[in-house]
Amino acid sequence: MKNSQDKKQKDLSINISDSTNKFLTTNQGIRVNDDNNTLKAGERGPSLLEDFILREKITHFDHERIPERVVHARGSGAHGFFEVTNPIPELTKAGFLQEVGLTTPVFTRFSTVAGSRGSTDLARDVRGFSVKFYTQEGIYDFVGNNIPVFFIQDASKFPDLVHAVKPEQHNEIPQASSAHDTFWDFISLMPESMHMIMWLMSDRAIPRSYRMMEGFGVHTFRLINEAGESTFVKFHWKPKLGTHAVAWDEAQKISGKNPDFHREDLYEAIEMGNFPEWELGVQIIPAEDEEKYEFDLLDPTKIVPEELVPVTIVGRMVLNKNPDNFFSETEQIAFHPGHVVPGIDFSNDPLLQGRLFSYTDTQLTRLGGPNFHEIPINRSIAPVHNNQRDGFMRQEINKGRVNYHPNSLGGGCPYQAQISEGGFTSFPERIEAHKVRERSKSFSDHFGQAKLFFNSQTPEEKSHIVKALRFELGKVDTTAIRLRMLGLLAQVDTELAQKVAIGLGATVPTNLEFPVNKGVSPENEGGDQEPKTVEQSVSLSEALSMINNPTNSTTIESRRVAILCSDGVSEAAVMNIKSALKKEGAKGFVIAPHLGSVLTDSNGALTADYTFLTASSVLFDAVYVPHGLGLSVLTENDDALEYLNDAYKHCKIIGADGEASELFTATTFASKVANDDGGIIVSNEVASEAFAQAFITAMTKHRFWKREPNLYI
Ligand code: HDE
Repeated sequence: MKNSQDKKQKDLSINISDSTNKFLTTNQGIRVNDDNNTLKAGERGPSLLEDFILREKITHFDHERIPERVVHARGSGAHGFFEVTNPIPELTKAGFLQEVGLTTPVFTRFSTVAGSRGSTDLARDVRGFSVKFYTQEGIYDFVGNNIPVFFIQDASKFPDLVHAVKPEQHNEIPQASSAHDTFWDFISLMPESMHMIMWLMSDRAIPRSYRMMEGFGVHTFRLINEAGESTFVKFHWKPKLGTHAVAWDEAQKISGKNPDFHREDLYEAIEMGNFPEWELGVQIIPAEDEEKYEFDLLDPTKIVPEELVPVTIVGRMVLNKNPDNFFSETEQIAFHPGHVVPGIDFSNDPLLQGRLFSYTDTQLTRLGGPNFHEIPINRSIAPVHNNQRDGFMRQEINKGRVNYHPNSLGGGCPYQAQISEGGFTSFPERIEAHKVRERSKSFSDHFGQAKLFFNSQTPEEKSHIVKALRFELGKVDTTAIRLRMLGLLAQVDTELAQKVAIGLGATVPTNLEFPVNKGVSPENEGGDQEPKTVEQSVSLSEALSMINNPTNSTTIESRRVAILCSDGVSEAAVMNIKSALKKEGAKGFVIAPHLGSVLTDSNGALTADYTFLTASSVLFDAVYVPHGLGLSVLTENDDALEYLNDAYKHCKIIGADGEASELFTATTFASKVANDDGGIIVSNEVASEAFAQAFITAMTKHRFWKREPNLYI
């Protein structure tokens, strides 16, 4: 098979419009002579209905908006390619996974779930991670999340979950936040959500960047090989830049300072040539192992621990081109977990099965009809021929008389493909069962893996979970909901529940009931479907911790450093750190009291990238105070001082050289500098190479969380 990396760009190019050196026209191609004035009866008279130029322009404007996605409304995307590094033909016949070096064009969209299109990127939320593969056998959509499990086990609960988490119906408050009564009311009645809640309250829900998140297919899927044999598979994306988060206080401040933080980060990284990259990994579970584990492979609230089944890397994805037009591409792209190619198939996971219905259905409303596959960004690069016809906005002009199958008038065309010709066939799984509305008993362990996740976290990460729960439940007004949640948390870990309870001024209740499970299966009331905790064969998984994760990267590529400057600053010091950062692929930004030039100690000039007012410490990974920054700048300018105070609070790297470290006397952390565990780098020497190196080494650690008061030591 040939590489098709450029094929999608060529396909899109026929729709790209460039107005450079072109006349302004109406949609009918009529050149417009005056785009500033309506046609009127006299220069001070009423407008004329005849003005087709005005009517067309206003009518089009009136209809510019389409419904936003019912979930995952806020997102950002980019083009790129997928390349096979380790083919798996013995497991799947999917063409795009067959040969080393084979490339396939992709478009990837990241998103938050709960917020509206205009909401902040930094909400505490799950992130969507969707990849459209334009394969030579048709479209394959990977529609996953940055968290490997989900809140619920059955699709029928999805509308309830989403209603509960979205702004409350009576007052449309709060936007892009789960910290409110209806969400926790629902969760407190859904013990199956506890594993997901552990992830959502962890730092996974506040990523530093879309480029620093893992991606997961969540459900178990099937791979099918040429011989028709099936294996179960879990998909993983592992980011080259490592998996990193911001602090919760920082996330909230970023939401005010720059709600487009993740969108801008992705866009700028690609514009600057720092192409984000992920490895695609698979966990392969042989068909005969389907019932081998203490959890059910079909239960989407469970992971397969990497200690039980390792992740094998099969390829890599690189995002290397921003969309030309956000609406046409990122907004109109339509993903569907049911878009699969021969070699990939579904499992019976009841959540996945429901999704297979939902995604086309939602596009009918969102994109306005059944021809959304013809929108350029959704168009397959594999030829499309069938007997589907008409509908709103049909683009294709189907030739001939025949639009049915079988036919003789069209020579039987388009004809069905044999399996050997790439025809898709579903895996012929044998099913013998009663038609029932029931939850499998093998889905009843709601706490075993929640415990596994919690126990796998470092003390700092556990502490963050407690604080997140204190924040979220602290925003819940109804006492009974808070208490129910404490009861559920106690099933995961008693100490966790107690520590959260302290923040709520409450005591952990002991008499917990699970009303919803009784509702779901009346015949099982009090029986073997009661939520339970099953002993896990793996008691600790480092892969679940972001800090202990064995595959985590220490690169500082594309990280941002704020360099605080004022007139008289040491030019040598600024240039020293800037060039050291550049060598590592990171970037130093000059932050000054005003835009324009900052005069240096050697009568040179530095150009300010931002002022103390237009940027903020929360938008950078580290803060550097070069020799020559005047103390008065910090003492007289709260915005400047906040750079240091916030950087310390958010456990970031702070560096100072020469006299500059004296400036710390003005900060809130002056008394703690001597005891810091490596995140504060000071040097008496100005512009020394050793200092720059130490600063960079500290940055590879990402954050010095030990600085915070820790609830778990
Ligand atoms: Fe989705 N989901 N979902 N979802 N989902 C949508 O489809 C739905 C679920 C995910 O960037 C919608 O085109 C149901 C799990 C992503 O465009 C909708 C259920 C996972 C995106 C829909 C789930 C996801 C969506 C809204 C439970 C992780 C954004 C707009 C049965 C594996 C895709 C749209 C993009 C979007 C339905 C659960 C991931 C309504 C019914 C689990 C990343 O069809």
